[in-house]
Amino acid sequence: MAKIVTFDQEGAVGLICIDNPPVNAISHSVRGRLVDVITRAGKNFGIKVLLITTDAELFSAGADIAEFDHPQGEPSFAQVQTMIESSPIPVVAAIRGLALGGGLELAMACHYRLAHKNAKLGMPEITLGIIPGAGGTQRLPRLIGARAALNMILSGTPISGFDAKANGLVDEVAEDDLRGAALDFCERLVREGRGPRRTSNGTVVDGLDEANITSTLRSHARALQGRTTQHLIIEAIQASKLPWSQGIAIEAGLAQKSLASRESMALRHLFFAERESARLSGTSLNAKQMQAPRIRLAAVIGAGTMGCGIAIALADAGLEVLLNDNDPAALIRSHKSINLTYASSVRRGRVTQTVADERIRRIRNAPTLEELADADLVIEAVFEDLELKKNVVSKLDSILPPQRLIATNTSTLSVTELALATAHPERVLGLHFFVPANTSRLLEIVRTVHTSPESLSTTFGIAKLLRKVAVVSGDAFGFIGNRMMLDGYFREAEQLLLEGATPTQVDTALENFGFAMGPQRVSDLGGNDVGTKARIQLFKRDTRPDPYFVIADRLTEMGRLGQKTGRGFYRYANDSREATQDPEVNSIIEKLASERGISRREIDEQEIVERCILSLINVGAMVLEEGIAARAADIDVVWTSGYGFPRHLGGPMFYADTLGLSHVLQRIRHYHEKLGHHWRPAMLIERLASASSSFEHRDRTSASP
Ligand code: 3H9
Repeated sequence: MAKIVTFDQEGAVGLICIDNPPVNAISHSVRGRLVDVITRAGKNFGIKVLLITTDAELFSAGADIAEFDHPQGEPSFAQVQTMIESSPIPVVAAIRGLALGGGLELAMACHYRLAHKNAKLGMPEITLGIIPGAGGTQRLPRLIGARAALNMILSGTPISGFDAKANGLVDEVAEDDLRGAALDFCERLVREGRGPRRTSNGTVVDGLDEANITSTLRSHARALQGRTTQHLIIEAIQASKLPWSQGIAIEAGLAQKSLASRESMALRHLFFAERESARLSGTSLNAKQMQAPRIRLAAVIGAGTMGCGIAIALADAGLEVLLNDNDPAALIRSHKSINLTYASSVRRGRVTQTVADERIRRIRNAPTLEELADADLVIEAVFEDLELKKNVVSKLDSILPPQRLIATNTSTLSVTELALATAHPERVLGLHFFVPANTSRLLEIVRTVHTSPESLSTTFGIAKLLRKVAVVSGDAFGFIGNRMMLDGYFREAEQLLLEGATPTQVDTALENFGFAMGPQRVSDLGGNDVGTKARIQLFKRDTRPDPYFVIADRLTEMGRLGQKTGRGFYRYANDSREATQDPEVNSIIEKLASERGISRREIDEQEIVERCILSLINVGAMVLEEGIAARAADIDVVWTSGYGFPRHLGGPMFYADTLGLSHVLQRIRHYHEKLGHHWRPAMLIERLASASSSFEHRDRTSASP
């Protein structure tokens, strides 16, 4: 049982260790204990200096985010910091691992700071839609300058111990033994008679003007699209020029404002949703508590684009990888493409050449399936053909010992049918990677009724190893993400085109809503033929009434496959990615509409957004009521991490809650009356709306399926 904060004396040094697993969050109880031990140390005249550190892997991940919905309670963060800063004897922070947000703010309230060379110091509050409200916007500019502080806070990315030393955030860097170096440092302070050095007494050496605000905002524009927190951060940092008491008061007001914003609620919802999705509903197992799987050797079957991407993802996670394909030419091509991917990572500074070479070496060819017998996990990524895949998994089943995992990367076929082609269906599941498999965040884990909890649990461990956000989906048409995309969002976008909107209008409307790319641009990028082929496979599971992607399918028939052929929903000049409108496409759409007796009209942006988003929400509710997704929050994770739904709106189901489900239902009924069957309201929405409830409440109160 952790003691939260411990106290020891080493000579003249009072040693305060934070010990609040799993991440040393500065919770209410930690703050209380800090006040206790600092008070006690103050009464011990043998103690000449205080050292705040930890024996854990990380100094602190910041304030306890789970406490943000309640009043802070005493002692507040500010009270603890004031106590530290006004201490008559010097207080030193020694940082190992991470010092994030409130963790770094605590360290900045100390008089001196040391960091291990591998430590990471950062202000990730912006990713939660809040400002660093425990003095961060006031102390950081005093230590490193207002411009550097703005950049560090807007980026949310931590800096290394060395960089922190270079910019003045820490006083010393420890090469290896942090505690030893920190004790030496403390003794030196005492010997040299150096007393407290209060950051709040310092001044900010530079200032923010319009030009550097604009250029810093521009350099983070992509991450900040549609966001508002940055403006509060700028206002707070500008206040750091004022006397301390005024600046800190302004910060406190802005911090409250940010905490109460919808943006912050949405981002905090996603923070917990992404972690919660890794809990195994319906089993007694909790993936986080399971041992990391002992996986050393993984294998991928199928050396196409997806297979190569998965092989790279596995190699990046430190595994040995065997790549199999029955076509020797495909294996040769695959290594060229793997080399190219790593060359680009080196060019972009993501990895060094040495690391890239080492990872490339770890991906080895295995021309026959028998050579995969030692693999701990095999992922098949062969062509989307049921018989071919059945054949592959059943062969694998006879080659691999029974406890080894067999995963299929299918996005369209029945994982259950594949599992039943083996004698051990409990070890078969779907791993639905997204393109590009090595960098995309999302991984849908498709469980069947036969999948064992142990297989699921191991798979979560693998997802963590791959640094992917994993969500469990039931085995059904399109799983969670594609079902909602096809039956909801994209389908409605096509319907709007048939009714008179242009591709540019639809895309622009949804980009203004916050998607990085509108649906037609996405189709052109991925290839219209890819969607057509996927729907042909999916229709073998279940069909859909016309009109259902009639435009995309017609474009495919005409060879208008998208960017790769220079024509799709748009035209693209030689090798350019820039989409220009194409009058020919309008004629194609008009013809398809008239064949179906659909009359065309002007459609405004508000209707485009409302219909696309409400249809997404409606199908999401069906996915929930059918048990394909366990929680609304899982759907939010899928859509924000895999399909570009704006994170600051929290995902489609959270967004529905913020609109109010009665309103959502009323608008869905309106479109149902006007547009017919595909707008049938989900029963779950009817039920929740009539009980004045929400998806969030359902998640909190319903038993796991
Ligand atoms: C802040 O400091 C505000 C101040 O400026 C102002 C205050 C007045 N609090 O991610 P993991 C939990 S805002 C509470 O799976 P990893 C997490 O939920 C904060 N809980 O592990 C999970 O619980 P469970 C600024 C937290 O190794 C468990 O710890 N700081 C917190 O992949 C393990 O987490 C941040 O934004 C927290 N602060 O990654 C940092 N952090 O097992 C947020 C984590 O029950 N945290 N938990 O699901 C992170 O980025 C990652 O958790 C970290 C570890 C990199 C630390």
